[in-house]
Amino acid sequence: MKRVLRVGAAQLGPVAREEPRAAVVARLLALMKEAAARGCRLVVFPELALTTFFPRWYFEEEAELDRFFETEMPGPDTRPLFETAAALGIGFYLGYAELAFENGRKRRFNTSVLVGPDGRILGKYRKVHLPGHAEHEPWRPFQHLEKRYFEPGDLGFPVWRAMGGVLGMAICNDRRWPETYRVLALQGAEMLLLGYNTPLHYPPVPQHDHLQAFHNHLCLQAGAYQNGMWVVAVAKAGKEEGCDLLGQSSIVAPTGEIVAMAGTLEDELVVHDCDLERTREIREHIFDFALHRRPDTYGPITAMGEKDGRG
Ligand code: CDV
Repeated sequence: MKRVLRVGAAQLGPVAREEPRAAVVARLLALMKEAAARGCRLVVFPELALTTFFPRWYFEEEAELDRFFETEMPGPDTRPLFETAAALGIGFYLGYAELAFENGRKRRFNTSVLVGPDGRILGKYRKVHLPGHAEHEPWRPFQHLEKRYFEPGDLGFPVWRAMGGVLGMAICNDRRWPETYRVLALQGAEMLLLGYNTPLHYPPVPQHDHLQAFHNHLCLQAGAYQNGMWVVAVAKAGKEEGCDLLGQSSIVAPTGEIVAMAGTLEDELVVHDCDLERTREIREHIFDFALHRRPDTYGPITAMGEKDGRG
């Protein structure tokens, strides 16, 4: 018996630095409506989907930074997404910059929420693997200041039973780490939802620039196959404020095969019927964790190293 979840990967083209939230939300709503019209029960948007990828700039004034962050979700600008989702009966994943006031201090996270088809937030994830650097590095053509602007996520990698399956979330750089997929798979995740912003130019190692698309798919496909899960990976793509961002938003089957992929660098919806039962082809055979894993030999993976946590 099949257990099909029709999913839409809603790629976004570039978002300009001065593009108002309401204009971006209008683009997201158009994609959400298209997804619903095409029968999707879930639509996945990119990382930091409401703004341009602002960690490319060094801001001296905190107020300049604050304008890219959400202090409430939903807030006045994003509420239409939740209302429309409820009216259409479609769930969604949304990445955004979160400004929280916790334990008497301001905290910033690179966050995603999973919203159910009733328009209610089912769960929140805060990006664990933050790439880039913490200090201004003027030699770079553009900055990647995630380590300055965000704290590492403190919610772990939870899973949610929703939309007929077991869903997990991750954000961009998380997809390069095998632990992301494995920790989710060990909790039974059948599908990983993930948004990304990946510049084609990697200033510290530019000789790898031509490998960006390859490395993206290499990680997504390996993660899907080795853990027997669907992966829905969604880009913010195209030339954004002079910086070229990778497209190729993809839906990857538990066999590691790419079954659907965006063909543009613009707003584009890619749809696939994901049969969640197909996770069993992998999990009950070649990667039957209970039968074949040898966690007694994996100690160094979770042991804290001397340099761990230093960034
Ligand atoms: N937004 C990201 O996490 N981007 C990183 C880049 C900087 C390597 C990525 O892993 O795609």
